[in-house]
Amino acid sequence: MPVVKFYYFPIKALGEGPRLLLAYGGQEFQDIRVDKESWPEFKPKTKYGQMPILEIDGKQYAQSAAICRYLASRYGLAGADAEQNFEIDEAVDFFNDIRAKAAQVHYEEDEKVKEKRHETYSQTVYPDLLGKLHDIVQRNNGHLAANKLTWADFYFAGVYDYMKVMLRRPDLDQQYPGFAKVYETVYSLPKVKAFADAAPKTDF
Ligand SMILES: N[C@@H](CCC(=O)N[C@@H](CS)C(=O)NCC(=O)O)C(=O)O
Repeated sequence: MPVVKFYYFPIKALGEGPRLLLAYGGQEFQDIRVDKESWPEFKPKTKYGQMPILEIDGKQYAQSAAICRYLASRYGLAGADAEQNFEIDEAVDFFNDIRAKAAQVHYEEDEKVKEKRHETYSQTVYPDLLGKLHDIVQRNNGHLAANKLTWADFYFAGVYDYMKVMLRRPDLDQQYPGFAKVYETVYSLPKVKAFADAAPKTDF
């Protein structure tokens, strides 16, 4: 039996998709939640100075999307062909574009710039991008791609709560019910639910 360890901060965000995929695959793993105090010591030992990190028998796998893609190929959650795999990658990349925009606001240190940017993006950037992403979900019957459950849904579900915080939109589900559907679909899968029920509770 391989020894599988997964390292991330004690939040969902970029670490949750891989955790949920490991749970879905029935893979036993050590869910190591590295706190802020321990991170400086661990950081230089990671491949790129960042988490998440998946470690299998001592080999490190980095980059959240690449980890999800890798696990999906093991657990039957990749696309059926090159077209579907492209669709999955495209949707995840687009979702990450939205995440990057929201991060430009959330991590801005100058308060004045931050508030102005939030206002501007809320009026001119987010509605268009979120609307396009929601259309994708509607077209794919409640999934991010390929009209079926894929790792893109896990990636999205894992980051969704953090996205709401960065967008300052706790009400996102009401305006975009398709997003809530993706989230619920993933978290209702029996093995995922069992994992999430037992996992430490975090807001995002
Ligand atoms: N492209 C990377 C980004 C990873 C990333 O930004 N990790 C952040 C946490 S979400 C991190 O490790 N921050 C701590 C640091 O850079 O020291 C991925 O998708 O895994």
